[in-house]
Order: sequence, then C-alpha cells, then structure tokens
Amino acid sequence: MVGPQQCVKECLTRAAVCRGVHYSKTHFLCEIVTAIDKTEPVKEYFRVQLDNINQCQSCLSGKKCVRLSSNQTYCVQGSYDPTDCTEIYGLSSALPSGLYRIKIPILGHVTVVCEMEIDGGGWTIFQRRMDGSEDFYRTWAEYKDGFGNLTSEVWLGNDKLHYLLSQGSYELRMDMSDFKNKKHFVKYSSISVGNETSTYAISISGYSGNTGDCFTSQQPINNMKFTTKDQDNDVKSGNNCAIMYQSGWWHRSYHCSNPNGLYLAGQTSTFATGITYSPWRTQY
Ligand SMILES: [Ca+2]
Repeated sequence: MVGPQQCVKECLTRAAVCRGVHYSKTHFLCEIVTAIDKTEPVKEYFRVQLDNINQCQSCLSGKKCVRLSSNQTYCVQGSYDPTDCTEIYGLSSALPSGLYRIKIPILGHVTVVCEMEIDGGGWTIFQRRMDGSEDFYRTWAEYKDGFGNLTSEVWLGNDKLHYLLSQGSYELRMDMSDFKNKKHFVKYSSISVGNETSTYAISISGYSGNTGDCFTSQQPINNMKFTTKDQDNDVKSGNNCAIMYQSGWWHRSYHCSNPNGLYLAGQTSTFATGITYSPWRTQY
C-alpha cells in the first residue's frame, strides 16, 4: 500500500529502465513500466510519464510535480495518509483485515489493525483480548502509550484513541465470545475520549446490540475518567476501582463490564475481577 509519490520515487530509482508508472487509485498498486500504456482506464488509474519531469510548474509544499502522458502537468500528493480504517475501507471494500498505517493529529503515523469484515467493515481496533498473553493490569503511562501486540492482545493507547476519535464522529462496537463459542455484540452510535488533561473522560451514547447495555445504563461509564492502579479518577471514595477490579478502565464505583480485567479463561469463583459482561455472563 503505497502513495502515488512513493510510486514515482520507485521509478526514479530505476531511471535506466523506468519510463513511467501506472498507479491504481482503488488498490494503491504501483506498477513501474518501461512504456506508458494509454489503454488503461483513466478513472481507476493515473499514468505518470517521467520524460519531462523538470518542466513542471511548481507545486505546493508536500507535493511533487510530474508530467502526465497527456502532457499535462500534475502535482502528486506526497503520500497517501488515511485517517482511520473507515477511510481505508471506503477506498476499496476488497482490502482485507490486517495492519494498516493511518495518520492522526499530533501523533502522526500510527499502525493499527483494521477489521474489514464485521458489520460492514472499516473498524479501527483499539482493544482485543483473546488468549491471556498480555498483562492488562498496567500503569497510567502504559495505558497512555498503549501496550501489547497489534495482532493479538492489545490496548492501542489512550492518547492515540483520543486523537483518533477527535477527527470526527465515531461508533463503538464490542464483539464478545464465551468459552462455549457463543457470540454477542454491543454497539454505540457515538463515542469520544478526552485528552490526558481531561483524564481521558469518555462520552458514549446510542446503545444497540444483542445483549444488555453495560456502558450507558446500569453502571454507565459515560462521563467517567480513566483510572489505573496508580491514578484513581473513579467516583468511589476510599478505594481505587482499578486495583479492586484489576484493570485500567473508565471505572465508576462498580462495573457492569470489565473488558480489561484478568484473563481467567472461563467461569470462575472470583467476583468481578475477570473479563466480565454481567448482563450476559454475570460477574463470575
Ligand atoms: Ca476512588
């Protein structure tokens, strides 16, 4: 997945053989060619012929001037920078789930996992539990920066989550599976997370799904600040819920769901410290 200017650069490094590029706008495919094929459909490809590259007019900063096979000059965007997985999915629904690079405000380029199949695709993943391989009983600094492995258990990081969600309107979806391989999901039509100064306060609303609502009713996390074992921002005086429930989270005083809790791998006699979703599978 390369941008058009990267494609042109690849050509320039092979100046002895390369006479241009065919660049697929729908699949980000860069073809380096010895002769421009003018039969390629224009709406899916743009063609760049590099013979007269120095005769261009100047372009805005961050863009590079190239001459098209039609003899028109063209200012090529430096590199393609999608802002989230929804935008990547929108460019081609044929793109598979996996690792992609996005660009978010302040932090710049971030590699994320895009889920491209579930519920229409285009989901940017910020949390996943699947096998207990990662410790989620972590400090404020660790939750701020993120931890784990993008392809297995991961917390993307509170700063990244904040800047990602600051770009527009976002939905939240949480897919869950129990140890009998039954599946449920909940979805919220709106989510945003504040910056570190606001202690990553969360705004969430618009529940739907096929199991009960944990995040906006019962013990709602809406308007809660983030709490970790070393920074108590919950509303329970005298106790830190992150310590009581062994997880960094938007804790209130008690929880309905504990997605970052201990990975206890099934039913347990331990109350509320595991990964729980109580309307479906209780606090045990
Ligand atoms: Ca407290």
